[in-house]
Amino acid sequence: MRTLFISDLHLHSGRPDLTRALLHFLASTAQECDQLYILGDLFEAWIGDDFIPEDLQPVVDALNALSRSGCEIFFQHGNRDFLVGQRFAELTGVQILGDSEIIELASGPALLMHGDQLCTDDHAYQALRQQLRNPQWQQAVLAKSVTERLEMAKQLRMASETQTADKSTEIMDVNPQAVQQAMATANSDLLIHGHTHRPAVHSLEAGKRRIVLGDWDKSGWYLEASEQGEKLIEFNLN
Ligand code: LP5
Repeated sequence: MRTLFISDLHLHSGRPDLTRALLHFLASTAQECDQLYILGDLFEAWIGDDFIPEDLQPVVDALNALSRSGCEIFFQHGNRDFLVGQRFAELTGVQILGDSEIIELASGPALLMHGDQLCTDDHAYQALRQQLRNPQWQQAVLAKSVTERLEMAKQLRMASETQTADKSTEIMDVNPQAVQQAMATANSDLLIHGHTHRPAVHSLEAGKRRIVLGDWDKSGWYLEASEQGEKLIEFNLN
């Protein structure tokens, strides 16, 4: 069994190289895998399944082709693409997961999260998250026009960029108690997440591990899990 994990690609029209890199990844590395997990922020900003930018259509098609070829694809929402919905799932063949999922790997159970919910010291973000994840708010937003939603996304990104510039790196990292609690609740010795853009394999107490996926920017990252264990791999985007 070969399982791959990716997150934080932040695909958008300003970085066609990232889209090309993903298409290559799906047509090469991912071809021999049984399962592919996308742990959030596949897209820079997703404003609803009724607006698929033209340059991202090949991604939808490639995910569809991969899932049809027999690789199961799972998608977890990130803080940029929490509006990915059922229509996207139907178009791509991906299965949408909850925000906190436990899966079975050869090495034992693994807890999967995007990771933003573990940044509990970032109170301003957690307050924003509560609003953005509210189903009534989402319904009201999805009823707005594409133009209005694009403008909202732009405003949100601008506010976020201004505020993150003033936040300490510690505040924007996961909180150790939140990690401990999430792993204890899941009864899992392995946590895999993205969001923080700080790829690493952290050894925790009592042989537990926290694997942080890397964002795709200067290079690409994926985690491979098999009978041989878990390997975090960095690769050249070109
Ligand atoms: O994204 P990143 O990594 O830069 O920063 C995150 C947190 N920021 C966010 C906000 C997203 O970047 C916005 C994404 C918009 C795309 C989706 C839009 C679809 C819905 C809208 C339209 C249909 O997640 C950032 C964290 C950081 O990670 C580290 O964890 O700190 O959090 C913030 O910066 C939040 C601010 O502190 C609080 C922002 C208050 C915003 C006020 C609203 C202004 C305009 C509202 C218009 C709707």
